Amino acid sequence: MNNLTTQQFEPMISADGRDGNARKAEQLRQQVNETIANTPVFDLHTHLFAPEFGALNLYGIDELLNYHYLIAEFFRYSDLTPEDFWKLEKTRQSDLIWQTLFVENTPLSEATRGVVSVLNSLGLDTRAANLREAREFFSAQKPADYIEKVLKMSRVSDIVMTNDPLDEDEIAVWNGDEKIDSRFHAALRLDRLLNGWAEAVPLMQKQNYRVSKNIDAGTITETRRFLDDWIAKMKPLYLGVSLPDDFLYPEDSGRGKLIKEAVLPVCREHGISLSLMIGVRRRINPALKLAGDGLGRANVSVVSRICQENPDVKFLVTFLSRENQHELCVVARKFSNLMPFGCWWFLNNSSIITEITRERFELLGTSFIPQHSDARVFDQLVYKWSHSRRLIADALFDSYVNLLHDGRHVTRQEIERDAERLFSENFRNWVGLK
Ligand code: HDL
Ligand code: ZN
Repeated sequence: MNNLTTQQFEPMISADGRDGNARKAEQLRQQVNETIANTPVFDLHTHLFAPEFGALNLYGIDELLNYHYLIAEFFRYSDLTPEDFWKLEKTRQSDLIWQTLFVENTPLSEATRGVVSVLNSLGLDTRAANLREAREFFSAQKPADYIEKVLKMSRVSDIVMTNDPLDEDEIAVWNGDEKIDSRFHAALRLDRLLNGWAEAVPLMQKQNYRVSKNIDAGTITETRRFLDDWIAKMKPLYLGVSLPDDFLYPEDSGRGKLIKEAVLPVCREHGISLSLMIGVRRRINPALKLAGDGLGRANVSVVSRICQENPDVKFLVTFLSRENQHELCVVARKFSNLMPFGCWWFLNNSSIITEITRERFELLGTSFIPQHSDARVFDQLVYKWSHSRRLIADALFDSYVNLLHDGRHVTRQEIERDAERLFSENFRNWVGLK
């Protein structure tokens, strides 16, 4: 017999025929459910906007149904061509999506169940034959009050936006004098700079930055000035970029030069984190527009190299391929300037969130950020967080039960501490927020 004590192998059944730990486990399950359900979340990556951004702020049934996830799913059932679909009014599009995905077919996907979950949470008919009732409900909502209602229902305390310094509508708000609601934080998004330099140059020149398509020393200097100025204006919690599955670091490309000579030095100087979202294959079906993106398995060693070469820069990293997740956990064990986060986009499904969260607990303890919503429509916060909270609670509970069987229970205070870390403190500490 090896040196494990027999106690660890004793059948866990006590005199009253019930597992002594079973009673503890029942109490534990209730404590975990309550704590996870009630812990406020700092949503570190969304496409939502503060109320001051006006029309950029989306909510309501027609926006919910026109979510690009649902548009992609709609075309799997409909023989309408994308070209004809795009010609329709938004309300006609949502009527068709509702009829096809929710009436003629059973809403089993994460994105369709999400709409069902929102309607149910708002007391609306989830089996409605049409959108009349829902439209009446949403048109009766006062935007400011509705935002408060959704934030309360979803227990979201803070939202990080995705802010594009080259977008005309956004620039107008940032240059205006309206104070942005302090619960909404900026993230300076670099996709158009790093993944579309030729198109970005004239837009930066329009803002009086003397950059050229040829990325020479002068252009690097001006790009750093551009980033400095936008950091001063937006006060972003991090700089972010999504990158294709074939992204390399170092990379002999314009993007590689800009990252190495402009972005990383700016992160270092400002002590600001860089968020890398790796694995997206943009427009694999351009006809679907925003719904036409796909994914590819990336090379996780790029993250090892960028973390190793820049120990004084902090990286928030997520990958889009399920196959990259375990490697990301292992690399995170090697570099304390790497914070894995979220179950991004095509990974934001029950089966995959379950797998990723459990392997993160096993390899990283509570030193990771389990989820972000990626919400584009305000009401999505209700379902994206209720779905993820349930799954994170299951994974955390099972981790605690394993610990119990190994001989250590957890207190309610420890459960609350762990939940606080996972849902907000790990991120706040990472970006230097108190
Ligand atoms: O690049 C990103 O931030 C992605 O999240 C895309 O915006 C994507 O379209 C999306 O909304 N995923 O959830
Ligand atoms: Zn996103």
